Amino acid sequence: VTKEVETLEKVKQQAEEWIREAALYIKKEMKGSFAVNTKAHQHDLVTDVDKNVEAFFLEKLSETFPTHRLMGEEGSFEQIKDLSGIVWILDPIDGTINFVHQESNFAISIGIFLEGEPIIGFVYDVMRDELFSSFKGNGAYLNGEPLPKLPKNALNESILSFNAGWMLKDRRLEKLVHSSRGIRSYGVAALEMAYVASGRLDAYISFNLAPWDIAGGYALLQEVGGKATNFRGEALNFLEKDTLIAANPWIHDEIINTIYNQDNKQ
Ligand code: 2AM
Ligand code: CA
Ligand code: CA
Ligand code: CA
Repeated sequence: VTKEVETLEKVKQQAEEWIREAALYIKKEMKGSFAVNTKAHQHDLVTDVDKNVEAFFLEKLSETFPTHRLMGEEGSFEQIKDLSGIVWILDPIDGTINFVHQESNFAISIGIFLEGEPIIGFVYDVMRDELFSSFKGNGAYLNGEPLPKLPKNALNESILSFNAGWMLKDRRLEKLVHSSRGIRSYGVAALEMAYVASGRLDAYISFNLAPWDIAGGYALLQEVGGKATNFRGEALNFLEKDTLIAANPWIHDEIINTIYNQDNKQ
């Protein structure tokens, strides 16, 4: 086991190096012109940069850790039907709309899983140079500084994050607007989970996220005592899309009750 941990420490160092290399590439490409395409609908963008960053990780993994598998948003996920062994769950650019329109507020997200358990987490805010990282049992960090365990909190003193579109879809979210201190929306799931892990947000809520949106952030949250489940309060499975409530553990259940329990406080 000690040997395995040592090896995984090396995997973490290597992942960080590649993330920084990919970030330099992204920043360089951002200044030039790159192809932008829509995927399923106008809210869903992909660029050549997303695809090239995923190809970069695929190549690096096959050279350096040929037994590791990659589950990335831009195609490599199709090979992955289970989480046996070591699987890197990658979102090459999370927040592509922000990348294209704002040239900021996007992240590279990686969760490295061993036999289905998150061991290593990375969420890198490329433009702010903020690297959130974690190693199982060894805590979470922001640019090398340890992140404290999440403190006791109450919903009426909490800042929550979700997209406007979700409120149109389910007006029960309106209750959260009334019962919280404020609502924010960044459009970059991995970073919003990292913000929950670092206390900048108290909860992040979404109706439809894939494993690559949440794997890195989930690993971070585990290390600071955060709680992340689907809307039914069930564990996340990292093989399918699902709803998400990623929150300070003191308000997580209250959020579910506020949304779904009609008799609960209005
Ligand atoms: P993406 O930028 O990698 O696509 C936007 O609110 C957040 O939700 C982003 O993290 C975005 O990830 C994610 N997301 C997941 N599925 C999406 C979809 N079908 N369309 C737009 N954003 C999606
Ligand atoms: Ca996408
Ligand atoms: Ca994403
Ligand atoms: Ca993406």
